[in-house]
Formats: sequence, structure tokens, C-alpha cells
Amino acid sequence: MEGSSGIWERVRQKPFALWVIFGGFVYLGLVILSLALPTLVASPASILADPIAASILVFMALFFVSAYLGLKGKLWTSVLSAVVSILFLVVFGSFLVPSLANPADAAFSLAISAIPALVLVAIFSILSIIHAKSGPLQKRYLATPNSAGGLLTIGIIGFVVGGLIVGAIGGSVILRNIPAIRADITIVPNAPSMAMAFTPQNFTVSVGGTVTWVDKDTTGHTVTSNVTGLFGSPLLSVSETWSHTFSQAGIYYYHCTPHPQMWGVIVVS
Ligand SMILES: [Cu+2]
Repeated sequence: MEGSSGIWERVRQKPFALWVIFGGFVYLGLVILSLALPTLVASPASILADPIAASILVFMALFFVSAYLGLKGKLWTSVLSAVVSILFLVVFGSFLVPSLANPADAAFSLAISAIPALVLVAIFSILSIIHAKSGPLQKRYLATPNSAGGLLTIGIIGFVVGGLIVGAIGGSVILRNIPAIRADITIVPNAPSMAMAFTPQNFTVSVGGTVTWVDKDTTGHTVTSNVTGLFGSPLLSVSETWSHTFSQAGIYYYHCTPHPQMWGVIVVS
């Protein structure tokens, strides 16, 4: 097979386990990127100020690095994959599990994907470490998808895809059944990062327009202008709304008094 330039041939030359680790990390890196991108574009500084958001981004980088290095199939790259996947589960597991209960939650897609995918990556990484001496190609379940390892992978992919579909349907049903409160900006529970709790974070209104916020979280929040005294709500309780009319063009940053990491911006034009 030397000299064969077929991509499929090159794929088959690497143990299947390495492609599972690669695929799992790249997929999760992209999920995090898609969740974080709006905030990254709007205000990178606010992510750095939020320790949870910042550490999720560090993990995103680690996922891409581990995916790339993992294809080398060395003992140390398997150790790296195992450490990164287990560390993420330990650090963020308790934070992601509650999101599984609510498909309307912004972090649901990450939770339903990250937990099974990282468990799979951890399993293959640990097995690769155990069999590093003989080489993963010597173990059928690491070498080829035509094995118990392949069945496990297909099972987990099926679970994640099924979970995302059920979550998308469930989320829309839940959102439709919430009593219709007219609001432009929702304070969502379990946002992927505290900084993103005002959804949408970036809202545009014409001069003289009124913006309404609703607190859909389980705790109290405020809408407070960064410029002191410009506008500010009382502490909003669950399902409470608050409105403000913007009579002058400008860019108005605001935050939540009890949670200064929570922020948003109103563009009045
Ligand atoms: Cu708050």
C-alpha cells in the first residue's frame, strides 16, 4: 500500500482509537467555540474577567491541541488526552449535569455532548496507555471500528445525536409553554458562562425604543447601567420584567449588581 495517496488509506493506517479521540476533541472544541463566539466577538475582555468562561476557553484550546497531538499516537499524547478529558469532567461535570434536566438551557448541547464524548475519549486514551507497549494496532478494539470499540463509539454517537434532537424538540416545547412574557432580553438560567446570562447580550433598538428584560433564572438579578445612575432596575425576582426607554442614541453597557460578571449592551441608533 506504499505510495497510495487515498485519504481513506491514510485514515486506516492510524488506529481507530486515535480517530475517536481526535473526533471527540475537535467536536467539543467546535461546540464550545460556537457557544463562546458571540461573546468573544462582542467583548473578549469580559470573558477574561469571568473565571469560568476563561477556563472553558482554555479547555477549548487544550481540546484542539490534544486532538492534533493525539494523532501522533505516542504514550505521552495518550496521557495528555486522558488528563484533559478527565480534568474537564471533574471540573465542569457538576456544572453541566443540571443543564441536562432542561433542554431549553443554553448549555444543554454542550452538556449532552461533552459528558458522553469525553467519557469515550477517556476510555480510549486509558486503553491506549495500557497497550502503549505492544502498540494500539495489536488490540482489535483499538485498531479498527469493526470491533467492540467501534460498537461503543457508534452507540455513544447515536446517544449524542439522539440527545441533541430530543433536546431541540423538548427545548422548543418548553419555550412555547412558558407563559408568553413579552421581553426583548431574557436572563437565562445556567448560561454557558455567567457573562452570557443576558440573552441576547447585544441588543439594538431605535431612539425612543423601549427594551424589556425578564428574569427567567431562579435567583434575583438587576439591570444596572455601567455609567452610574443612567438607568437601573430593582432586584428582579423570578419571571419579573423591567423596561427602560432609551431616548438618546448611544451604546449603553450594563451589568447585574449582585453578579458583576453578567453584562450586556444596548445599541440605540
Ligand atoms: Cu445577576
